[in-house]
Amino acid sequence: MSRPSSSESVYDHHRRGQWARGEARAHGVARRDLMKLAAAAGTALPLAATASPPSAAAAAAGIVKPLPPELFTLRGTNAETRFPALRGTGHHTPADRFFVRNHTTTPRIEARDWRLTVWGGGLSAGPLTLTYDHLRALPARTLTAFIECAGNGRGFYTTQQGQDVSGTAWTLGAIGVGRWRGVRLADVLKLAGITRRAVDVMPRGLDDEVVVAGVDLGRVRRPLPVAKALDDALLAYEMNGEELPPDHGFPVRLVVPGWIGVSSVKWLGDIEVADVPLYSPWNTDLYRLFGPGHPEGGSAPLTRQTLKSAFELEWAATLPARRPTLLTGRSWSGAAPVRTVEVSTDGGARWRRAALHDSPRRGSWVRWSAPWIPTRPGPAELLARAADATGRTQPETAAYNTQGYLFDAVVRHPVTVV
Ligand SMILES: Nc1nc2c(c(=O)[nH]1)N[C@H]1C(S)=C(S)[C@@H](COP(=O)(O)O)O[C@H]1N2
Ligand SMILES: [Mo]
Repeated sequence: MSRPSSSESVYDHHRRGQWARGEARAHGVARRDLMKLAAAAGTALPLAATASPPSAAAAAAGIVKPLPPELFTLRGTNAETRFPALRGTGHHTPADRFFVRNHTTTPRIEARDWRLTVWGGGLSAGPLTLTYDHLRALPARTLTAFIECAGNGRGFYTTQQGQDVSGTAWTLGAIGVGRWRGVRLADVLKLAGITRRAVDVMPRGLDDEVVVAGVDLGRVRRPLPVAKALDDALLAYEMNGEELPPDHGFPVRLVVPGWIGVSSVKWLGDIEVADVPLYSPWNTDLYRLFGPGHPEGGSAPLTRQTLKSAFELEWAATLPARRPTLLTGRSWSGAAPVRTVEVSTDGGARWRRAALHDSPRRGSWVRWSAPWIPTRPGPAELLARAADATGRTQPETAAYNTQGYLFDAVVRHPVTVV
């Protein structure tokens, strides 16, 4: 089959042109409404709530699983994994501590009532409807991949770089690595009769419509270029060997390895396969880079995740002087396997290699450790920085954008030695 382009940048450039010429459909929301909305909000839609006050810490609205404070920090409708809670856990994030990012609330869906409809002008025939049993009867694949919010680390634009950004002020815990089992999206698209005219597929969730500033944006949905859809995207019905938990998309979610979390649509209900480029608020006003240094209408829609590192250590932890401490953490990149991780215990003056405890692979993280015997009592700053196999490293400062996406700078983690 010939594909529009396997190169994302060429593809996005082409699609931006069509968007600008008004050839694309904004899918449910009139483009002028989106533009008005963006203007009213200064292109920074207040889509995400900020952290809940401590008094509201009992439950995040709309999440089903328990959210004990030692495992999660609650942020509005979302729950952030606390990195110290990953220490001693394996490569995969246990379901009880996997972060949750909900635009609204977790819907309760029965597998026996669930249907997936694949439809649109990019198919050779009418819609294909699959039941849960149909899907489970198709050949299964298993893969390990992280789901990471595009806004992971956003809080550091403000706390470390002194910049104002809109959106949930995550620290580094809006990521989890799952072992996903399901059916290749490519197999289902072929079953549905995808043709060479197909350009974009648009998976859509069954959770409630998202209303921002009085405008109904419709259900969560984000176009995925056909090239990626046919490459490694998975329709997952299991996470870590169990059926998907309700908060993570039961009965079926999409997993798009290496790409920003919003691509991995949960509670999947239908997939449009279109022969024209598709748009939704999630690839026009949201999930692009806006601000100085970026094009007027924003960058191309965001795809791959950046490079990050985190210590599995309390923020502002207290560590004993002259006693061996084992510093542990994780590093990950959306582009390529992590190659090296370096740690500094003196605010960035000297660096040494951390030992890696996973064989690095694309789309996942590596666990690492570095022994340290703090000598001088007082405050210190711990830093960890990774390099991936493309040669990419973590900068000192992340490039500003109004919505605080794709933070990749080295985080300065404060501790006190006593
Ligand atoms: N249907 C639906 N899919 C969704 C979302 C949502 O709110 N609704 N949130 C997206 C975002 S922004 C992220 S980061 C990931 C989070 O996945 P998780 O909650 O399983 O960690 O799901 C994505 N898929
Ligand atoms: Mo996200």
